[in-house]
Amino acid sequence: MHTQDITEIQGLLSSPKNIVIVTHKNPDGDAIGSSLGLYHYLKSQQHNVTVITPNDCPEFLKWIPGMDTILKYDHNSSKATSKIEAADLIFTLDFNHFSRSGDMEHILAKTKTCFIMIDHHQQPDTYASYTYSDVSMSSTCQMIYHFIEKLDDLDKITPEIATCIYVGIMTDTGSFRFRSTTSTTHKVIADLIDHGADNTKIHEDIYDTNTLSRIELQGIALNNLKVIPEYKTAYITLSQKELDQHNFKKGDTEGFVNMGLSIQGIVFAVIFIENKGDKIIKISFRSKGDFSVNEFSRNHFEGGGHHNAAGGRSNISLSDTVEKFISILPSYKNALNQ
Ligand SMILES: [Mn+2]
Repeated sequence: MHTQDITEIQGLLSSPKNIVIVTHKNPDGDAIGSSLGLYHYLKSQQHNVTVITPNDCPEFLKWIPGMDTILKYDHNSSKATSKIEAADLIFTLDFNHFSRSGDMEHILAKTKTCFIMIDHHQQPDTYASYTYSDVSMSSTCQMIYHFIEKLDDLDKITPEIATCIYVGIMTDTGSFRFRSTTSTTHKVIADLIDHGADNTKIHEDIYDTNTLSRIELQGIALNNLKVIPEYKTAYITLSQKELDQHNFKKGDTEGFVNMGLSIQGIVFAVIFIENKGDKIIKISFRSKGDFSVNEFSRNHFEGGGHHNAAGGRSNISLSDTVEKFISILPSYKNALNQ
């Protein structure tokens, strides 16, 4: 983001505004953390701020400060729509294409107001008046910190803001271990702790929240895990029936794909999850090193995301999807064996 952009944004924020913050469908820790972190910051600057999510987030995020103020579009679309129509400024966080906002896509696309995009995914769209896009960033939450830094307001970070931002950096970096974690990320984290983020408590509140049924579902997932050594690939399937038998709730399969990636010698891990309600197979891709799951998903499974972590989908059956996946692997044999 250029100095000129920052100066203009400072001008926009110099008097109280109606501000809407929107994030992507099925919001994760980074989406919620960045939205609520920015929410608390802008509130403290006397703005009228509303966070709108397309739908609900997983249970393990429900304790994050400010959660009770979030407006869910799928629960209250008329109120959300009027907030959007009355907005002087709309921040779009942790996504870069309106299609990622689910049913909100059309209302956002026809809204003629000032958009500010803050995001770290590949190939940003051009809808925003101000675009802060950086694919090298660990998380949108880290970018919110740098955004506040650019506005010269780091001294205004409260324990609430620090907590929200910490959550998204932690969850998007796999607890500070993915390649996108830099020394700067750690300096930001250090400063957030100095501003009141309780790192031990945040870790416990996010990760130590298993239910017995989730652990049982994890057992099913492990039981279904298949390894294809010649392609250094591991994949997991979960059918709707298996999910139903274990009292599946949104977020329960979070992180399961990483079990495949934790196997020695595996560089490519995938989980296929059947969703009968949406009539799709939801897919998560993870990789280690140079193999780009962003490209793989874009080319074959209507998705994308980051170099080492991407999402995708398929409209054919679970078994046909797996069959298609396996049939594609030979053309990546070299890339997977580098
Ligand atoms: Mn993110």
